[in-house]
Amino acid sequence: MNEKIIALQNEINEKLSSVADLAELDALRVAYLGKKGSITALLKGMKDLSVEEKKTFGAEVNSLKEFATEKIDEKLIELKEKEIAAEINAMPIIDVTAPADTDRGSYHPITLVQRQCEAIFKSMGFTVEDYPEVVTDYECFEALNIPKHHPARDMQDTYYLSNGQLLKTHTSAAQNAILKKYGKNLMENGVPIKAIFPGRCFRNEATDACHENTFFQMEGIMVDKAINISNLIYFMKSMLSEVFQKDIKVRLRPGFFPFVEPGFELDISCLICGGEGCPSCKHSGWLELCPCGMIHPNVLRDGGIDPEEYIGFAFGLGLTRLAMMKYGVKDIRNLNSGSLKALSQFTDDE
Ligand code: FA5
Repeated sequence: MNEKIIALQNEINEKLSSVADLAELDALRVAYLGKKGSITALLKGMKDLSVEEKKTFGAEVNSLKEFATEKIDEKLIELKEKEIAAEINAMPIIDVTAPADTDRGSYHPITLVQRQCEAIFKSMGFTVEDYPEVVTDYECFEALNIPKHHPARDMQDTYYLSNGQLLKTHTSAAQNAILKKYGKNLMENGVPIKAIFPGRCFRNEATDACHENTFFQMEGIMVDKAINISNLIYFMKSMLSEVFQKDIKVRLRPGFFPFVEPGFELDISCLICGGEGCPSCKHSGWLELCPCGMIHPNVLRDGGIDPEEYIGFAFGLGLTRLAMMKYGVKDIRNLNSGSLKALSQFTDDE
């Protein structure tokens, strides 16, 4: 073999053994295989050789080129693996099996009170329904006896979406769908409709200690042949005494909602101030918690149910306010604060 080639091969071997990083390796590649590299120069110089010399020398230079390329590629893989290993070694060691030593999180007070209410109503034969947060104008208003331009729409400052849909302002938006879902079974088999449907509601409201722009309600309806207001009051009282585990002072006063007739406001005596008056109850001693009433015939009719034959009640429980009262949260905004520390103080032992 040509002496020059043997010398170059030894030189490459020697230099490769002392290459420490990718930058050095690249410099070495350029020095031998680059445009002006030593091996490239040998290849270029072949033009001055005889045909015979070209044959033998050419083959030797080409195998030197292959040798250099292969060795440099091997070194490249070795250096990259070293680099990755160094990165991994520099990472902090996390023992994923170790118990958490920071805040462990807890159920949100609203989740807890919602689950409790669901369990209570399930035990009384109600089904629990889920419903979307984005609904149509028909579901939220028209099917509830609130036609377009009806002044009752002003009671709920609504977030409209560009596609004409809206963020539901109240869980009553699901009433029509639930009546349609279970109406057939009621009329054909006499099975009463008993359903609750908790959900998040949105209103463009100024916030204060008892108002949020995003809050939870839990709607309930019951439809059968002989339902009356006493049934409604019975279910409300049973639910409240279960949730609070004591007798709660409530008051019922007339309330206007186009989808019930008659309609009521069910207030509870404020548990934050014991009825004395505080910011949480707007200094009245009472908290509006659960408007309710007998379902309006137009709503039953829109839901495919004959109001001449069937009658029902509906209520719209303020779940967020119920959580405030149960856990003694003075300001409703704390419930949306996202602060684990603030929230866990109410629910640590649950
Ligand atoms: C309604 O939303 C009716 N859909 C309730 C209803 C259902 C009436 C079925 C009759 C029959 P209202 O806007 O009053 O009504 O809200 C009901 C409850 O949700 C209130 O009593 C209150 O507890 C809660 N709520 C309403 N607005 C807010 C708010 N901005 N922040 C927190 N809770 C609220």
